[in-house]
Amino acid sequence: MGDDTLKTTLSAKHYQADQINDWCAGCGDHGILRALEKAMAKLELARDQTAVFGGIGCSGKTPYYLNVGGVHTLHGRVLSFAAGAKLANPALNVIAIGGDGDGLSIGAGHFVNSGRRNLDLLYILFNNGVYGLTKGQAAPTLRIGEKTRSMPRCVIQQHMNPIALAVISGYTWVARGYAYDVPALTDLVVAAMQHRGIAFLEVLQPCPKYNDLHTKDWYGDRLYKLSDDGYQALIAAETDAASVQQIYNEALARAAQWGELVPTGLFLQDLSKPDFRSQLAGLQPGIARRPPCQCVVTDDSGRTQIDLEPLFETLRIAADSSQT
Ligand SMILES: Cc1ncc(C[n+]2csc(CCOP(=O)(O)OP(=O)(O)O)c2C)c(N)n1
Ligand code: SF4
Ligand SMILES: [Mg+2]
Repeated sequence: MGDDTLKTTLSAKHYQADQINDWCAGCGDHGILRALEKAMAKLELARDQTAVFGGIGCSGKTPYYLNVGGVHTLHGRVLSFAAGAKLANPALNVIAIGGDGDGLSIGAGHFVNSGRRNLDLLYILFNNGVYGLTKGQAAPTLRIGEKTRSMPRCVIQQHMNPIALAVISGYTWVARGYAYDVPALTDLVVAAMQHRGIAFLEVLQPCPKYNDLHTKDWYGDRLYKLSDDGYQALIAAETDAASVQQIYNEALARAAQWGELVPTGLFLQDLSKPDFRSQLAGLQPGIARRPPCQCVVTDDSGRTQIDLEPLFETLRIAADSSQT
């Protein structure tokens, strides 16, 4: 991501972890994992400079299966972990991964606010319509009236549209891939990692175990590529306001397509917005020169190396003044 990426020469296999994979046979997650490995190899990402953070759920297990740094985090909090890592170490290649249940229910606030921040990382949302790990309850992406084999009754709430939400929340790169189309998904991951700013990639991920509605057959002829349709997703840095608005309107119109036609590919890339680190560097130039990960805070025995006296002194004054 950005210019910081440290490079090495490895094949996709080198990014596979030596772990037993317990995803169901035929699950779309396998395709996403393959695409991630291939994309990492294409980008020549250094494994010790790459970190994958997972939410909870079947999708949240992804970090275990990749031979890079990673953390299996908390329900709905994956973007907070990922943002913290990127802020502490801007040279790190950061990917956050989560399910549609994780990211659009308890994690919805983080989803929206991560877009407005525009920090340089990639968020991949596995959309299978259900809470796979907990046996198939409806996720927020399932539509009103829909009922999978794992549900006793149909959904009685409106669904959420991840692409539309990402577009209006300020994500500056927004795309959709399909788990069984590994080559196209690999290209999308590569492009997302090359984008400077926050990238959102929704992946349509069949869950053969619990979702008998959105199957390989259902997606069959419905999926089409935006790039094959003459669609223009790019907003260059100096684009005038009217043209910017037109592209956002078109992105939202395409995001609303779901039925006989389901678009995949890049909906939006907006290069007209500043990314968070350049904004932050404007306020605190020292952060750009010396990010937190380069600051020595303890000695070898773990004792702090930071002189806390000035901080205590400030607090003493504040405490004294609050009493007057
Ligand atoms: C605080 C908290 N509440 C509830 C759970 C239980 N839980 C585990 S997985 C899951 C849903 C996962 O669904 P989704 O994010 O769509 O992931 P998928 O399994 O479909 O990949 C829930 C609610 C949890 N792990 N933590
Ligand atoms: S329950 Fe569904 S999402 Fe989870 S591993 Fe099985 S097929 Fe995949
Ligand atoms: Mg899910």
